[in-house]
Amino acid sequence: MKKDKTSNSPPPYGDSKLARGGELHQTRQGEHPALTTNQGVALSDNQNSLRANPRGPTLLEDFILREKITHFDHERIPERIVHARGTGVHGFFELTHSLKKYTSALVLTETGAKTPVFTRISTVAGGAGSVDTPRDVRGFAVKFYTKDGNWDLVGNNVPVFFIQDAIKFPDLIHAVKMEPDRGFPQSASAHDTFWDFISLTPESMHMVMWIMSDRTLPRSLRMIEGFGVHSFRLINDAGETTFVKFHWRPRLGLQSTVWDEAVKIAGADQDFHRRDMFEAVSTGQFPEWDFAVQLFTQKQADTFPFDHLDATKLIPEELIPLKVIGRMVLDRWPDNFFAETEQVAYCPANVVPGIDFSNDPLLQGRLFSYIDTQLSRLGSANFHQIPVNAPQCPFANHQRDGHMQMDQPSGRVAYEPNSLSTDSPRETAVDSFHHAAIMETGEKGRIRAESFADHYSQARQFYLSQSHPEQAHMASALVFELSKVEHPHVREAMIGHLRHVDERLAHRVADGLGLEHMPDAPCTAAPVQDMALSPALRLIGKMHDTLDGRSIAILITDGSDLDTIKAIKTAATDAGATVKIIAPKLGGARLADGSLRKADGQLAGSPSVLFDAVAVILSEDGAKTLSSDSTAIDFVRDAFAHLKAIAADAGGRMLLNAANVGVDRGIVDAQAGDDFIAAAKTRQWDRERHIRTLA
Ligand code: HDD
Repeated sequence: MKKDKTSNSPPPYGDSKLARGGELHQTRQGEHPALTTNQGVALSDNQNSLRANPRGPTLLEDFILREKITHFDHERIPERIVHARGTGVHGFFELTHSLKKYTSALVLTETGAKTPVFTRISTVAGGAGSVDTPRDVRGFAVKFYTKDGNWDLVGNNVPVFFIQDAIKFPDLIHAVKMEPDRGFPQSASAHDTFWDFISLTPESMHMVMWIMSDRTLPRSLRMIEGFGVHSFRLINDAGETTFVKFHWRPRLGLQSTVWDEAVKIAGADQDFHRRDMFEAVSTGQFPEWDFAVQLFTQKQADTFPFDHLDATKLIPEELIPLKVIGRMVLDRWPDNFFAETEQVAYCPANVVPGIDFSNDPLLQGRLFSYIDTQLSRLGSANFHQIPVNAPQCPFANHQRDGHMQMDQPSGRVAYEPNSLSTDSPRETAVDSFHHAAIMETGEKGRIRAESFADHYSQARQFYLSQSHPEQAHMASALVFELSKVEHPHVREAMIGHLRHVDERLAHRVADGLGLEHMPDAPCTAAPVQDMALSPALRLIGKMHDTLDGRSIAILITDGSDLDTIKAIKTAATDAGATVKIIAPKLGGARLADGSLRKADGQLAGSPSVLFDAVAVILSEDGAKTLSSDSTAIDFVRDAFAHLKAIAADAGGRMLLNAANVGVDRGIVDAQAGDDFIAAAKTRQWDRERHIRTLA
């Protein structure tokens, strides 16, 4: 190697005052390789471009400057048209129960085997630099690097979709994205074009109910479910097929924020979810999901009161129970965000032998769209060679050339069949992909099946299955969203649809908007059915009785009591929570016993929206000072308004009084550690009706 250690010695900068690089090189520890151009030429000066004289023009000859700037100018690639903002993590999938009876796919039959995965969780509507916490669906895409090839399960945290046919996808996305004449809103559905499209698309009503629920305001990406949405087919060794729906269930349980909290988090930490995931993975708190399937036959499907090929429908767990077959653990943060999270290319068409598609028309359209989009996004048909996209099993074929070809195949033969080569890849009957042999009959045409005509029954089932607080949140969300719609006829059309979902909901929203007359409900193409309620659809019921993965703040000042701080910290840590000490100054606080307690966060930069529960341990003097500090007042007032548990000692209570925070079961004496932990494990749902006018 030409660039040995000596090439790292400080360059001859002469007496230039700007030549600081040399000093840096001298002070840093360790062995640094030489800084070179992309052609491997070592650089002596990375601080100054080549000038005709010290104050003269820069010379075109400066190939070092030109190479560096040119590369920089081309650093960005087109962001994803949807799901542009995402967080990706490496991990593994471990199968615990074999589906050998149903499929030949190794990933679903080799129990105990660990299959590497790369999982990317995303928002849908916002751009790559948008905030993490808008009301939005979360994408949940998993790439399994199986021994049979890559299998991508590209789902969402909602089990249904807006539309039944992929041909409507561009319309849907154009409607939800920022309005083209004004360039806003960014990552929000609360605007005219979205609700205009929805009000004219009754099939979207079920998904709309999910979006208006707290599922779209997750507390953490580690606390959401994932769904493959469509029915897929499993094929076993005998060629028999079974339908399957895929589910991810977070081990930490489900948890969401309340709307006001989500809005404030967006201001306090726009990277809230990404940071949360980063911190969890880097501190060894690896998020984990159970992987479950719903298996059913054509015969069973024929008895469902809906068509399972319609992606606006789910199969209630009460009808087809979930069978947990494995787990996914995310345990390695990518080395490089761009190389991995940005360049990862998922595609629902990536399936492996033993897994096949159903006739769901939304899925069928998706099979085309994803590869197509990668061609413009990643710029070459060779995007499968990018390390994060490449299979981790052997792969070989006769595809050749193209932009950015990284392979260097040898030999004469790039076709098949051939008689000239003894080792070129060939078809194989063993362990290879076979489509399900399905008989298709019927007339060709642009026809929507009649079995797809019922747009309201499952929307109604979802709404009626929710608990009271969840129903109230949905009604408030609808009022908020529709209040941002300028066109009255769009608002009215939506109320008309809601009448089919639930009359009381429709009246609640109409009242919240101040409508004087109830709009008519539109005609339905199929009767609205009263389906059995499904408690499994509730989010509140899926919260777990744990503080694992949760975060608790202890607000302290000078003079706070060390023993109380310690006791709360120990109780919270023992219950699984991460504890952060917050103080008016980052340097910390001098406690009553004279010791200095360093702070993890400064009060103004660490509002209570960033935590799941708070403890306020203050000296009398500290409480007096904070009582006239709006940041401290907001700290406790927001914790109260966001239904969080608050532990307070005498000083803490002074601050609560100054903030006009009421008293209820969620406000706990700081000495009663167990009560605080119990209250912190849930949200104080009863409190809500006393503090907020819900639609
Ligand atoms: Fe899609 C990205 C999920 C319908 C076209 N989609 C994308 C991602 C997720 C989903 C999670 C981000 C993947 C990543 O992290 O890179 N999409 C879904 C689900 C759908 C769905 C669950 C319905 C059940 N999508 C859908 C339709 C079409 C697309 C009907 C087009 C006909 N989706 C795309 C896309 C994207 C995409 C334009 C943008 C970036 C990408 O593919 O790689 O092709």
